Amino acid sequence: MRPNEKFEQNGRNGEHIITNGFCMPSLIMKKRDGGKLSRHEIEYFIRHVVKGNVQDGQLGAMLMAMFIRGLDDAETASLTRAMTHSGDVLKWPKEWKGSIVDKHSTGGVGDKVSLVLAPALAACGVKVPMVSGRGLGHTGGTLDKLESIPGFNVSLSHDDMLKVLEDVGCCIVGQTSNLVPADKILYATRDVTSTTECIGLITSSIISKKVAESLDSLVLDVKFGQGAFSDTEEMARQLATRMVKAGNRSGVKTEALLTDMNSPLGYMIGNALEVAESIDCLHGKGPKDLTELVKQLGGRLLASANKAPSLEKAFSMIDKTLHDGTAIAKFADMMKAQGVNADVADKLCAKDADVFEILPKSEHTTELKAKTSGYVHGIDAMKCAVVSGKLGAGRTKAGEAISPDVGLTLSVQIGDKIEEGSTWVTVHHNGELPIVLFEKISGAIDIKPDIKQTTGKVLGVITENISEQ
Ligand code: IUR
Repeated sequence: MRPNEKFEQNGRNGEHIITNGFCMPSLIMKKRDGGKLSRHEIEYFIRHVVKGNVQDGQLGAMLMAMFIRGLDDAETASLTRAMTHSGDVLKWPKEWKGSIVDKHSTGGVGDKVSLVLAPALAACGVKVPMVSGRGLGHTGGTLDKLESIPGFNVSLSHDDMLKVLEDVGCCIVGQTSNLVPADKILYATRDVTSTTECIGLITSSIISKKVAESLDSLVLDVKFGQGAFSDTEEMARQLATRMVKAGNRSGVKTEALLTDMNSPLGYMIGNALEVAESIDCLHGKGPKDLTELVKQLGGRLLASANKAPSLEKAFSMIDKTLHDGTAIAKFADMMKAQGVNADVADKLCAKDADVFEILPKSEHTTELKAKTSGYVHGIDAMKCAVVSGKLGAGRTKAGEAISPDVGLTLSVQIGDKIEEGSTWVTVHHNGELPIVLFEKISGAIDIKPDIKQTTGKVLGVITENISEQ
C-alpha cells in the first residue's frame, strides 16, 4: 500500500474504495457535473479499473460522463499517461535512442501503407517496432493482410521483437496481452455503452498504445471521408490535433497527416490482394497515391528522427528505397524473421514474380464494365468496403475467420478517362457472386462527361503548433 492510501477493498462487493481520499462515486459525480479530473484522480480511476475493482455500472457511468462532458487536453494527457503505464512498456537498447519510429492510421479502405512503410523506413536505418491491429470491420487489418502470406507469424514476444529489430530493423506484430490492459477493458465497455466516438477517449486509446511502444517519433494518418471513421475533414482535424498534443505531451514527437478516404487507396482491396499491391510498391511500381502517402508519412518520420537534413530530402530517401531494391529486400528479411520460409519470401519478392503462385487466389473473378464513357468522378470507398466485407475479407466479431483471397481490383482511379464497356473493377470471390453485391458494387462508380480535376490524398498536416492546409 502507498503511504497515503487509506484502504482498498474489492468494490465489486459493493464497498466504496477510498484511496488518496478519492472514491469512485464522487469521481463519477465530479465528471458528471462538468468538473475536470486531476491527474491523480485519473490515475486512481485507471489503476482500479485494471485491478478489477470498478463495478461495470461505475465504469459505464464514468465513460458516459466523459463522453457527455468531454475531456480537455490536460485530462486527455493524464488518461493517456495512466493507460500507458497500466501494463508493460516496451524497452529498447539505449543505442537506438532517437531512432525508434512508428505510424498509426485511423483506418481506411485499401490502406496497405504499413506493409510498405515499415520496410522502407528500416532501409533508411531507423527502427520500426510496429504493433498493429487486426481490425474489426469490412476489410481486414494489417495483421490479417500479412497472415495471407504462408507462414507469417505476427505473435512475437518482446525478446523476439528485439532480435528482429536488431537484425532487420522492422517488424509488424500483434499486441501482447499486457500492453495497455486498461485499453482492452475501456474499449470493450465503450463498445457496449455507446461511448466510442469521444475524441478524448479515442485519443488516449490510440496514443497510449503507441507511447507504450517507447517510440521517439510517431506519425498519424488521420483519414476522413466515406470510407473513414471521421466523415468530415473538420472531425479528422479535431481528432488529429488532440492526438498530436497527447503524443507530444507523452514525450513522443508526433505529427499527423489528414488524408482523403472518399475513394480507396491504390487499386486493390482485400488481404492477399493488398499484399500483392504492397509488393509492387516496394518494387517501385506501386500506385501513385499509395507511393505518395508512404513517402509523406515516412519522410516526416525520418525528418523527425533527424535522419535527413530537410523534409524534401527525407521524402526522396524513402522514394529511393522503393526504387533501389533496399525496401523490398527488407520486406523479404522481415518475412523470413517472422516465420516465412526463405524460398517463399525470396520468390514473393523476386522481380516480376507471379505472387499469386504463393498468395491465395479466389475461385472466381467477375469483371464489371462501365455503362458509359467519361471521367471517373468518384469510387465510393464505403461501398467497396461493404462488398469486400460481405465477400469475406473482413470480420464483424473479434476472432471470426476471414477469407484471405477475396476482394476487389479496380482498373481506374478518380480522374481517369474510361470507355463504355471497359472493365472498371474485378471482383474476386468464392462461390457465386450474389446479385445484391453485384448491384452494390455497380453503384460505387460515378462517371461523368466532364474532366475531373484531382488533388492528392494528403490534404493537411498537423504539427504541435502549426496546422498547414
Ligand atoms: N482504435 C483504437 O485503438 N482506439 C479507439 O478508440 C478507436 C480505434 I475508435
